[in-house]
Amino acid sequence: MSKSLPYSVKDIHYDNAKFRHRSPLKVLSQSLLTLNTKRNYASCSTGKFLILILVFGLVCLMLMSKSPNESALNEKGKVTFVGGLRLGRLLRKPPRLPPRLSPDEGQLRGSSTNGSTISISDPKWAARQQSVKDAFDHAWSGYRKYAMGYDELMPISQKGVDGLGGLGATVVDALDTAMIMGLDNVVSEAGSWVETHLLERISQKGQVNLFETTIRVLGGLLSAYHLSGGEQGTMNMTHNGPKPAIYLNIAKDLADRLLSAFTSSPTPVPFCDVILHESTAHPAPGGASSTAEVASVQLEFNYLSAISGDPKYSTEAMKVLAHIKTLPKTEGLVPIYISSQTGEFVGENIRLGSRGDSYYEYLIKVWLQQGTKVNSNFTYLHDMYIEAMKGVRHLLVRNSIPKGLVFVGELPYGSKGEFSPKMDHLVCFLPGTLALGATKGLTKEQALKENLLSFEDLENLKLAEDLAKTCFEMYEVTATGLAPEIAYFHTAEYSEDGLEGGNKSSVYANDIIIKHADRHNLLRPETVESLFVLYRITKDTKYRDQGWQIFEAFEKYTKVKSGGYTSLDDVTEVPPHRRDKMETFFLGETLKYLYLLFGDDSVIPLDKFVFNTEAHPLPIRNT
Ligand code: DMJ
Repeated sequence: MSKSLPYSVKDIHYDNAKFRHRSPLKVLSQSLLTLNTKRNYASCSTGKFLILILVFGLVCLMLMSKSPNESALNEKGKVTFVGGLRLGRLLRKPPRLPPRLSPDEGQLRGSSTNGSTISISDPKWAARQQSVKDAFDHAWSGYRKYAMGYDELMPISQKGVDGLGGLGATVVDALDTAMIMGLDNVVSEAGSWVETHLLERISQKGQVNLFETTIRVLGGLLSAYHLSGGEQGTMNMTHNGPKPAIYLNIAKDLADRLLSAFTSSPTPVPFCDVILHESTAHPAPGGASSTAEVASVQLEFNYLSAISGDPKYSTEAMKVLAHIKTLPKTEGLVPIYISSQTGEFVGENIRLGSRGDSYYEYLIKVWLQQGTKVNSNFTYLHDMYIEAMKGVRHLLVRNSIPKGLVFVGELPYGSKGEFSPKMDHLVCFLPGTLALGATKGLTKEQALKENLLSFEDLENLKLAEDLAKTCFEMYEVTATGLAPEIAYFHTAEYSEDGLEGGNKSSVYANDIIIKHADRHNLLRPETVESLFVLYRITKDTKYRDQGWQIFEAFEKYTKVKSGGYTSLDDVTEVPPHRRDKMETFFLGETLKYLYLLFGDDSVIPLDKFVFNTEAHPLPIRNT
């Protein structure tokens, strides 16, 4: 094995010249160029530029002559008349949000307002969506038979296990998926378990992790609140189960206890563990929290403040992001540990995989969550996101050899240390987040038509599509058709023989290296999550086809006859050795994203909802 070399500019196949500061004229010419989806930046010769100036003049004349009756949001979120001001809009820098309707308006009209027409379900995809629903039913039936009320099912031993503090995490994680799928019997069972047992559990249980409990349990309750008709029926997906107020009351009780993680800490960085029955909190042994963990609770706490009318949840949670804004970073990238004692980052390890991932996801999603309320108080999140994604493209993105897969590696010793061509499956959330951040939930076609995409957005969208391909190939390269937990990529500086995925017919068999310790699969959602978002945004049916292929592999190798699905030990051999665990996110995320991928765009439209990092949809504010 040859050792990897320190980062070298030559290795970056992304053109760094594109990231330099642009003059206003360049901004203008690029804005106009985006009208053509098949742009070629390199071909912007002087002649073409003059033609562009001419075209621009004509466009201005046309725009000025339009009636000033339309309104639009300016940068500060105020409504201004457009028409004569459209010139300003063309020159304006991001962030720009498309006008939004409330979630129910989109539903009532029966079509998505994201620019695409409803994809009238064709029978093939309707049947495939039904297969996902059946899979969810099978997963739930195993859980309810052998593990009802436990956090997770061990499907082979046919028993339950409490790996997340004992709040019945699978019940709450699965609940909104059942609502979206219209599985009324599951909504009833899960809902009545929540109503009968959860409050008591919360008041009696001991240590839980702030992040895991927030994203799975609090997030699940909040989404159930909304989908069951909370907020006066903005969306009522079910008549089964408890009334929305029940979910809200339990969510408040839980969040009041979790708040101790923020209020006990000497800095704005919360402690990572909470003792529920005492409402006390303490730091992790060693004092460092994961950056992703402390920066991925804000969607949930913000929404709770909005619906409860009590600002305290949002105030505490947002202090973390406001504080991180002030800390030194490496081109927007942050170390994966942060100390609640000092408020500073710990170490230099930079990655978008475990402990780093959802920090980047929440920067853009918390900004999007504000909807038409977006104002200068939150613009900093968008700026941090854009800077971080530039940093990703500059410092972390490389191409594998021999076939040139685009991947996101790691900097375990910071930007001055060696680059590692290691990519966790967890990084596969990134294509979806990049695409969402670029179009803000609109289709690519619509965003281009309305000239809403900045240069950064276009770069991010391109990277999203390239990375989604790599994530899919991480499945395709193995004997089972399921991805390993971690992959390494063959580069000029790094190679290792004899560690292929087991599918000799894969074009990328020599690009992807899978080490023995990384060959397991935990039924994770990130790739299908990105396929879902990219399908909604690009409308390219290849993403559906890929999702179906992955679903079939889950069916073939992870389904347990007596009920439930199981994690695997080794995806590179057939038949794979099975682990004995069904993670809660298989019901909360993986099957939900697959179901939505094969279904109608108007269900949970991306310009009206943000999914928390556990796939619980929360509405974007519109007032
Ligand atoms: C989920 O709990 C969340 O998506 C989290 O952000 C990362 N890991 C798991 C799923 O893989």
